[in-house]
Amino acid sequence: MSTHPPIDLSLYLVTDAPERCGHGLLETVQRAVRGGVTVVQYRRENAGYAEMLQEARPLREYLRRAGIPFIVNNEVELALELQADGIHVGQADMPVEQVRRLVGPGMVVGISVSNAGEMRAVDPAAADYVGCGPVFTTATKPDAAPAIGLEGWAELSALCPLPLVAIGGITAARARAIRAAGRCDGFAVVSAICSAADPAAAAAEILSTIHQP
Ligand code: TZP
Repeated sequence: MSTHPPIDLSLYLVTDAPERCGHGLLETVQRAVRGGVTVVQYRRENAGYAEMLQEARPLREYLRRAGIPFIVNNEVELALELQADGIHVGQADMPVEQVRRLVGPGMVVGISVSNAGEMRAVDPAAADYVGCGPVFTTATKPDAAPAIGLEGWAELSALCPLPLVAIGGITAARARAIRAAGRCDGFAVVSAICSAADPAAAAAEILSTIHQP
């Protein structure tokens, strides 16, 4: 468990590759923040360290000024160099216990889960939150596990010992359905915000769903 102040996971933007961000990476993030995202994860595949550093540093600087927590996907060294608020790892990445030892108590650590066995194995002493999915089929992560659907969400959310974020094919309408199916502390979104013509409006629409009673 981290000593970092709790992060508001309500609307969790996960960045897509720059070429899939209609307004470019930094501007897409800035627009999304204006629309109300509460936390941003830099996620990048198929790029070297220097390229990631060059892309992520301006995001980190902007998000620090904006007061929005900045999380790095998978790259512990990058997270440390940029003094990120958090690091997120998948099941095939470095084990969370090892990540925790490397980053220390000050960084939030998130773990991805896509089935009941993985959820039962979550160690609340090492991780701070769980990202669970894909809830719906997604084109953004071609190697993602099969979608768990709303029934899967009901089952897995009941097993989760930590704050819980839904990921995979999230839209405003689906966010409402997930919340109706089980416990959910936030929604992690890639394409519905990054590919939107108006990322601020897309973020605000999902957020309004979340805040509906
Ligand atoms: N992990 C599980 S699904 C996913 C990740 C990173 C991608 C979700 O992207 P989208 O575009 O919001 O469906």
